[in-house]
Amino acid sequence: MILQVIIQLCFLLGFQKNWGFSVAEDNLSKCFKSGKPILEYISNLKDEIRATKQKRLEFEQDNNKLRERLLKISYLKAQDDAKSDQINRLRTANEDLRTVLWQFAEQQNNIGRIEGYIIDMLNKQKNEIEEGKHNEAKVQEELKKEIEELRKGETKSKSQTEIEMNLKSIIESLNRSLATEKANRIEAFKKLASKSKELGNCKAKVKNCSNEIKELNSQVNSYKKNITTTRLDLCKERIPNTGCKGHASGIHMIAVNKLDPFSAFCNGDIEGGGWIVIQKQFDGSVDFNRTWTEYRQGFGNVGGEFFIGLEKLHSITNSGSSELYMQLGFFNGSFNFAAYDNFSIGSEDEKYELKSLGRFRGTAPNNMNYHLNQKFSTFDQDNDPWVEGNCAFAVGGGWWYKYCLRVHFNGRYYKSKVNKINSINWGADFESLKSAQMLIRLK
Ligand SMILES: [Ca+2]
Repeated sequence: MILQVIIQLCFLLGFQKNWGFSVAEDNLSKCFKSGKPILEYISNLKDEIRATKQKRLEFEQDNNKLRERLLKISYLKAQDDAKSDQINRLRTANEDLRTVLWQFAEQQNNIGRIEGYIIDMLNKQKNEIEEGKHNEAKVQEELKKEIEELRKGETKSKSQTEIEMNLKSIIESLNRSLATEKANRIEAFKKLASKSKELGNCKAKVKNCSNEIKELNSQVNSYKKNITTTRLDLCKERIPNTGCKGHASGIHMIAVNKLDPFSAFCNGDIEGGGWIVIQKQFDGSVDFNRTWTEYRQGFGNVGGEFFIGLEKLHSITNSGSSELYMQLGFFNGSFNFAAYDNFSIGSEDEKYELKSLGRFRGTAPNNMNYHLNQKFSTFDQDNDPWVEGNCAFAVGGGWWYKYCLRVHFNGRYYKSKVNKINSINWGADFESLKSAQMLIRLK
């Protein structure tokens, strides 16, 4: 192959030199001569390549051997790991075995102790049995002795008969005592039954007595009522139906219209007297924030602070024409008044409406007129026109509230001057009054 390449090269060189296809023999000889070192070089190169190939082959063989060794080492290592793992497992198993052996030894120890205990117990029982046998023998011995003695005693049957006779006599005596006791008890029981009957009779009598007493009490109450009525009738006859007319200032028994005579505070000093005081506040001793029922019945003390009661007020003002006098006492010691000549209050069905005031006169402004035609309200009964609320609940104290007030004689008593809507006031800046009283006079 290489030789062919050289020949071709020589032909090419000859062609180039002569510009034709004919090649001279000397030129070819020269060409071979000059190509000889190249051929040698190439031959050497070829040898080297062969040697290199051989080396490469050897290297690959070595490499394969090394790989095999590596595989072997890996296999050995894996085997080694497996063995190591097995050793560990064996160690653990060994530990477990030790624990089991230790527990076994412990149990063996316990068993030994239990065995010892059982042996002790057995020995004890054995001793007890032996002792029992000994005792049994002793008892048997004693029994034998007793039997012998009994046998001997049979000869003493005579004295035994005597004893039996005595016992029989005692039993007979006891039976007799028992019979006597029984008879006594029967007698006592009969007496008890008789007493029980007597007791029953007594109870019935007591019951009758109790009923009689009840009846008598009822009669007494009836008499009392009659006496009270009679006294009231007598009072009515004696007390003129003219209220406080002719009375000096103070508490008096008065009669008005069809009302039973009652104790009232009369005022004989203001404008010729004859006034019945229907409301009074001057020291704060009585709470005026009361229920509807209390305002209906009246509350407080006639001699001190009080409200006469709406029911009575309705009856009085409906008996005929009445004047109203409202007195305002200020903290500076001065007084004002507001008077109306035709004061009347409606019935409870009408919620004690302020039905009439009449003509006004006075030193105070005509503020009471604001409350005309308003129903009475208390914190537990809202009769005011304020839709959203209850003035009596908001302010305190019963009154003929509207939206809510320009006069409030049933307000809270303050011991010094304040400007509060819940005070006793006559509207203007809600200045609290030192005293307030309402009086009525029959015309
Ligand atoms: Ca209301």
